Amino acid sequence: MWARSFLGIVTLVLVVQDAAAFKAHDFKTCSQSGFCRRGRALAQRAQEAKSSWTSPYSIEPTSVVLEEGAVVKAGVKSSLYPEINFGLEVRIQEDGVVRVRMDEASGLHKRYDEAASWALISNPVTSRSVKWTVGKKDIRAVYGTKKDIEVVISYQPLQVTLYRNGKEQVVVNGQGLLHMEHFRKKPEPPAPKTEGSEEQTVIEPPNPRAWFEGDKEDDLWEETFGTWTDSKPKGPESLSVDINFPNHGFVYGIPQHATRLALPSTKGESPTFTDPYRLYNADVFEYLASSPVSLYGSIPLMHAHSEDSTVAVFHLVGSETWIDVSHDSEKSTQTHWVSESGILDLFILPGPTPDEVFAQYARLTGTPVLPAQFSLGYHQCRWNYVSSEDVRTVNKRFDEEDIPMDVLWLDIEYSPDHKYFIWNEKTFPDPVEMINDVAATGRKMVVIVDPHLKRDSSYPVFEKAKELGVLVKPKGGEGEYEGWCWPGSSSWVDFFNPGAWDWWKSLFKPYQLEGGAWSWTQSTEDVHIWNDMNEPSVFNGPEITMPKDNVHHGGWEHRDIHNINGMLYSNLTWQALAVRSDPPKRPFVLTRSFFAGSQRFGAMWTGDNLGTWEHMAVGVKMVLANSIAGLSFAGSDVGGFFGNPDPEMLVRWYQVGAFAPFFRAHAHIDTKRREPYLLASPHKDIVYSILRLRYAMLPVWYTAFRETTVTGVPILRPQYIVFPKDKNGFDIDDQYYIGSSGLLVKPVTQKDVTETNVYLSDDQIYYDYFSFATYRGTPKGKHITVPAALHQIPLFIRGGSIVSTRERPRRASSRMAYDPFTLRVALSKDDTAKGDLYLDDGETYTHQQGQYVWRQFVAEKNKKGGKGIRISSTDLGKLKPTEAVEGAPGLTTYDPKNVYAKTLEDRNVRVEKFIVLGLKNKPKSVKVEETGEELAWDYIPGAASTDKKGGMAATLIIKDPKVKITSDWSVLIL
Ligand code: NBV
Repeated sequence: MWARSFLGIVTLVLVVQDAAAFKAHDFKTCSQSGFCRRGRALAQRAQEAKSSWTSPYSIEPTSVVLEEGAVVKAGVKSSLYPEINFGLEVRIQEDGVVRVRMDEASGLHKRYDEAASWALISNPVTSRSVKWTVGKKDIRAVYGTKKDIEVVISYQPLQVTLYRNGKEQVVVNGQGLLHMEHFRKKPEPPAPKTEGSEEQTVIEPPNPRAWFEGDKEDDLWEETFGTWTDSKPKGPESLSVDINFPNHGFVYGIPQHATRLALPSTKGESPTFTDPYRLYNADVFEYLASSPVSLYGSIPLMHAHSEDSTVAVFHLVGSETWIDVSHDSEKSTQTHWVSESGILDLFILPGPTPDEVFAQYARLTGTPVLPAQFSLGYHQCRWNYVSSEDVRTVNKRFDEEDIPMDVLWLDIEYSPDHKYFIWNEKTFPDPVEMINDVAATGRKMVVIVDPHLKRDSSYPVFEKAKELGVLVKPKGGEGEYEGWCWPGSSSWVDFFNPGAWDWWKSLFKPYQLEGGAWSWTQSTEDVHIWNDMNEPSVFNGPEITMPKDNVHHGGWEHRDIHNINGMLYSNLTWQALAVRSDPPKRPFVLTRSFFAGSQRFGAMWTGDNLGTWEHMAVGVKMVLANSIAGLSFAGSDVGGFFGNPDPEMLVRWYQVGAFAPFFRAHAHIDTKRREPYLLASPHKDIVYSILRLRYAMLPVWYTAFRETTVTGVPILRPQYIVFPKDKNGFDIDDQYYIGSSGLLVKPVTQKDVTETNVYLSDDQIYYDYFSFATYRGTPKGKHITVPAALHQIPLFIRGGSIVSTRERPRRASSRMAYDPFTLRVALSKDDTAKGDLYLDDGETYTHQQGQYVWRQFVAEKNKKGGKGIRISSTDLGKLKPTEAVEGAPGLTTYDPKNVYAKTLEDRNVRVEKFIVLGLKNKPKSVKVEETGEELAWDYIPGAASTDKKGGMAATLIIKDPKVKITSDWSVLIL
């Protein structure tokens, strides 16, 4: 019945939905986009001219001023248009990041310069200690603790270069492709031919020196794609810039694309892709598993990496952008960025390690938010659970089968005619009771709220938005833009308009507002929100989105802010949930569209993937790419959104999902139901054990999240982040480490696999998490073959790590708050190990006032008695959290007597088991040092020594040591 009523909605929707595959003709290629074509033509011209090509842009030496001794300001001219003036501004921030800004001075119009106000957490502080030296040909500054960094701004041609130890790291305009199309007057149309008049006047020919800007064919003043014409009221204003990394052979980032983590080339000799990577948030139906096509969200951040250093560039522009990547040798990378509008606002992040790049980026755009504990559990979703009874049944089935789950989701069919916030009275007659029933089992619900508002006078949300005048306007700026989406004729709230903010926040209050204003009273604080379709997706719009000449607050065109739009929606939804409860609780918001800074507003997922092995595999790479661009809280639809995965594929997909920060199963409305309890054995049992494993590992995930909220270092860490000097790992993107836990996982994403290959970078022991088999890396790295049958997940603990888990099966994470811990102590080759564990109430913000428990566990040779191993627990909260980047929320204060810690102590939350791996000898006794109490233990000798060949680790299991998680203690293995 649901499928049928859905099918009846609109024919147009069917047109969008019924295709069997990616519809290439819905989306532009570079050659179909005027400014991209012009940008590439410029690059082509430079390439053909080879060494005779120089950039037409130069600094006028007499114009250079040093404002307050810190900000370089200079006038820039282009020989193509000598009458046009540009202004350049370069500053070095306190952490060494270089910011380069360029704008047209007193142009005919203003260029959009507000991207920074949405993406950055604050205005970065300019360093006052860096000294600039103004010369005749350039201006330069040397800085850094070792004075190893130098920035040189050359005048003719204009070029900005960052050096470290005399080696070029980042070169801006080294290829001379900088070009800012200035605003110009639209040529008058030829006078109509009157009888007897001479031949009509010809439109001014294009500037021959700037032929690549094109003539009228090149879409300067109007651009047609399919049946849509973009009126381009301000004409051309694109921005091209090349950024070279002469000493870095690998580049990563600029999500979101379905491709490898190390970005394949798009130009040069036999490029992998022939189109540039595009950043233009788009709802791409059945996207390809390998393509530079832009998907859903955009983050213009690129890492460049070599054995020597990691650097990054963050090109802060919110308009459509295309990026070419090429390599003129294995060791260098050239990139060319072409954006449709906006100023040049470029940040050069000097690194030189991946961790420093992450901190530098986090200081700009913020760190990921510490999520509510429940959101790290398993999420059960589908389009759609069709009634409150359906919801109750699914919830019950999980309990009957004794499998954990934290969140049940509702997709768009809960609302009549897709009027979000309103419940379909027939199918969801008792929403609050339903939510409370789910909450009674310790679980939450997530409900979708899409950004399109049905244009219906009986829909209070639309009516109020209209009355407030906060809807996006059509070209010309009058009235309301009307487009087509799920509800039929729709309009969109303009979240760039501050007038919309308080009203939007009020909508989510689950109680009647004073003055009778409408709010979602049919909801509770146990409901969290899913923001979909926020690219925005518009079924009858160009490239399934809004026309670029639509008008937003401040008169800006949609083209200027398109890529930022989705972030603003989840930002406001996040704020709405944050203010709905007192004392405040941490919201959960899932977004499909995103921009730089979206990490501050919750989780993202990779959109509508297909139930294929290729999509499963590329999903892992996409999550890694999103993670390095700040969005750690990421995952892909488990099972694949489209299609019906067979049981083998579903099992593998659960393995992938359980090792992603965001773990949600989801499915299209046309697919067969595939909740885990519908599987038959053995697949069902395997999936159950995966779910339980995820729950056992929640302390690992939560601790990893805490770390990223203060450091910005992502949760999922590919090889180049953990071993930045090991070049053999730079191209590996199918295995990764989880936070600082020492866990290394390689999810299997292929059919019929019984074993797989894992790369170990270092000369260390790696323990199979399940069997305790050992493998040994070498200083030069080593590929090992490991068992990977369907029930096996290649998961390893790196020697030197202590991993905390909670192994009592529970129905939801909320039921684990006082459960005891198991500590896996994986000894390094030198008999040491270390690990930390972070806990708080998982719900409120009291951790920001010091209400948390943060322990460090250390295993080392027993110094005191000379013999044996000593495992100890100390309070990390007492230490100053020096690792935190400024502006990071969280651990600024610590209260050692905090109420949270006291509760855990009173409830005797303890370690119930130690599993010590890799002991060299059988112990004689095991005791608690402080009390002298002897502990019970079992010892299974290793099957072979943990030598170069590996073998089976000696395993010591210490039973019920009765040490509290909140106390300092030491356990001696003698
Ligand atoms: O709301 C329906 C779906 C949703 O299930 C999916 O996760 C989103 O990515 N939504 C897209 C709209 C249309 C999908 C064809």
